[in-house]
Amino acid sequence: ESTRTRLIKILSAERDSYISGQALSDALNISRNAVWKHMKELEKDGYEIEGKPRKGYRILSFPDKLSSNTLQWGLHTNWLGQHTIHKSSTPSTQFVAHQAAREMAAHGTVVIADEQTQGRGRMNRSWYSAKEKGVWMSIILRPGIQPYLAPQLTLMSAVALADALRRHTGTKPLIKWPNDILLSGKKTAGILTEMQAEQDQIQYVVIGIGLNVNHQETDLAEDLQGRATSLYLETGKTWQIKELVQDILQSFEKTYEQYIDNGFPAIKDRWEKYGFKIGEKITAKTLKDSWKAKFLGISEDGALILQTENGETKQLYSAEIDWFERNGQ
Ligand code: BTX
Repeated sequence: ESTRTRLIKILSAERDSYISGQALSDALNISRNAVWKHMKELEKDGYEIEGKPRKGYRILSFPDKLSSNTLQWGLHTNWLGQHTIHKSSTPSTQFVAHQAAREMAAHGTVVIADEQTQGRGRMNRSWYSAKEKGVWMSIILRPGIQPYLAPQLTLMSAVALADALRRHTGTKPLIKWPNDILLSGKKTAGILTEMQAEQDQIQYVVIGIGLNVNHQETDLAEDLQGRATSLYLETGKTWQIKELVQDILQSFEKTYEQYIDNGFPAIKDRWEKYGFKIGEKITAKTLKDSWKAKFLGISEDGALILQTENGETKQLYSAEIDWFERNGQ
């Protein structure tokens, strides 16, 4: 750890009291003059620091900018995000996370970037990740569940994200099966779950979350305009990325623990409360087939339950759904 990181940690641990220059100089094993120079550097980076003669130093506020340090300040989790990897620009946080996971990164490690140049969606689609406009992050998990249950983690993540958005922004998110978050019927966030597993054991899972936050209409790629939205476009407010990330991580940790402790049923009920088009007619497409059907809900293990036009019930584990107005039918 760098001296600077240690300095920020010490100051963050004592937010309400002052720490003397001498105490810092002892703890960090540097001169008092070097302590003072570090404080000036922190101020340049947007930290607000109060220095009082005879009392010492105290952090008043952290910069808005994302960094491993600023993310820790005010993060109330036990394990999720306690270790973070921050990149200002990267092709995809998924790549970085896979690599870190192969190198044994801990359960709960979070990779986050200000910008992705090759952000990925499902099935090789791309995910636009404009600089400093949204949350682009990947969470490394090492769950002790069977690999075939991994799709439930996607549904669980969508519930955790929807909960965090509802509470943090007062918006009314809906989840389009399995995991798109919609506001006013437009895509605001997507989730991508990737897994490394053997027959009966998961080595690790990487859950990618992309959330459009402060995009104005012109910040959205042209082919997305009208189909996608951002928190700013929905609420007319700009949101602090760091605070959103912290709330999402807190919500995620809680929901994940509930899932691991109690299984999928509790998640299923919460998912259905957010479920988009439940009780309505949709089209569901798989690689081979396409059905027009009524969307009844999801099953105890996370499958899509449909009632086809001849009254039959059908369960699908992977499909794309669409709805009629959008198809122009
Ligand atoms: P998806 O396959 O459901 O969605 C991808 C589709 O969504 C694209 O084909 C496009 O039509 C549309 N789209 C692309 N970018 C956006 C956007 N910014 N807002 C709304 N719609 C968009 C969803 O895949 C999963 C996305 C996960 C993204 C995260 S970001 C952090 C992590 N790193 C990474 O490369 N991917 C994940």
